[in-house]
Amino acid sequence: MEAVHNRRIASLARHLCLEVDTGLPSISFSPTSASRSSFGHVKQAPEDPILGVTVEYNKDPSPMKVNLGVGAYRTEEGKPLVLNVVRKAEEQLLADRSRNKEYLPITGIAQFNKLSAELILGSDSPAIAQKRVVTAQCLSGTGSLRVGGEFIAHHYSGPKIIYVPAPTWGNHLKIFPLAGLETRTYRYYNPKTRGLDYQGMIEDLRAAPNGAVVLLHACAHNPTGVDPTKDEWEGIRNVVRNEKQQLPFFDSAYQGFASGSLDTDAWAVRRFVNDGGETFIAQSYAKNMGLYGERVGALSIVATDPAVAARVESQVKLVIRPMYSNPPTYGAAIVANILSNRALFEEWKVELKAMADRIISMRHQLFDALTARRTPGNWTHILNQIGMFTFTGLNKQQVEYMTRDYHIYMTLDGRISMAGLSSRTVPQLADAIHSAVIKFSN
Ligand code: PLA
Repeated sequence: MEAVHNRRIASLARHLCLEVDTGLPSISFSPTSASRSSFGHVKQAPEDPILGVTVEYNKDPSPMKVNLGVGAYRTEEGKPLVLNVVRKAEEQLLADRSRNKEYLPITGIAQFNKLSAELILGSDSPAIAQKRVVTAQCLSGTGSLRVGGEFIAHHYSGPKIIYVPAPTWGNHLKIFPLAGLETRTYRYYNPKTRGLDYQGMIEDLRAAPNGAVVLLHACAHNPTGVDPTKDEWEGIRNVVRNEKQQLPFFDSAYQGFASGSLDTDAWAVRRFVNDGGETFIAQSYAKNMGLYGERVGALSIVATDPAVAARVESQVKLVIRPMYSNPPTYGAAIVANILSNRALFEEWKVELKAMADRIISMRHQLFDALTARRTPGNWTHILNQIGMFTFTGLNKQQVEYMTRDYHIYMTLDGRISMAGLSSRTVPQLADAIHSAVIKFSN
């Protein structure tokens, strides 16, 4: 009896990797036992270049540390922000005892989908009126891109190649190959002018195959903060639509964050959709509603006619069902609540504008602080770039130095999240940049 008991404890201890003296012969877990594992060959993967910055930041005990890595909005006090309007929507949801926890349909909350399509395309969008738009609630921007990518990989009659800007949000380069699309880049950013390489972009799109898929950042390009002008957008549209019959896939992760206006930031998407052509759009509510961890987003596919749209929707469901079955309810219910209630919608716009304005004010404060320090170099791009990020032009060595000596955490490509800065931390960042630029000239 006791022997059985001891054997059980020994087995449990082995399971938990504990050392317990049970009087039974012990089994040691020397490193050689790892080689017997079917996964012993698995290599340690590097941390994600963006989310890994937060991992490093969390390990730093310094009270002066500042996280300017991931694009997450912070208040002047450096705290994450839950919008008031989100709190109100949550209170309404909580008070509604008729709500339950049933599964959603595969494509999510119908009202959320309708309102999301209207938000990005405009409530007067002809494509919506003509029932040519299919929208599926997905897991934030990332999930929408992935579902859209897989749908294209399965069903697109054109080349299964997607062109993304160089540089782009790093995850694009991982999402699309896994979705089954060959992923290539087009020129986008010119480090010399710190602006758009418009000629290079047009040349590369022209040289790309007819019908290729083209990923475009709807606004507030990440990481560069450089957007095409309206004229440049028209030039791009002309190549994509008229010259090359390519398929535009918009990534809209920052609607309202760039200019403070939802409509202004949707301008390029609407130009492309209103010309009647097919368009894919991935929307995220992570930043503009501060719903990062709720994972709320939508994939909209604009087809050329309602019959195609209906069949497309049926196949989108077949992409989603084996992937995660159906999306979570809570975040999308918050969004639907805000978008469907006039008062809440107006309140959201005010709060969104306040976030965008605070980011813009950080640009001015940082620029002024560098000017006051007479930091070598031209820093006007801090003022000119758009959205959450400044692509500083600082190199890896300079970034590593700033992290080591000033506890400033940012991605190694020199991108800083302006939304993570505050009036309190601007001087620290300016000192760090000043010192880094003098110590390690580019
Ligand atoms: N598309 C772009 C262009 C993004 O910048 C991000 C987020 C997403 C999609 C996806 O966001 P979501 O899935 O959370 O909706 N980029 C962040 C975070 C803010 C990240 O890397 O995940 C960034 O720091 O670049």
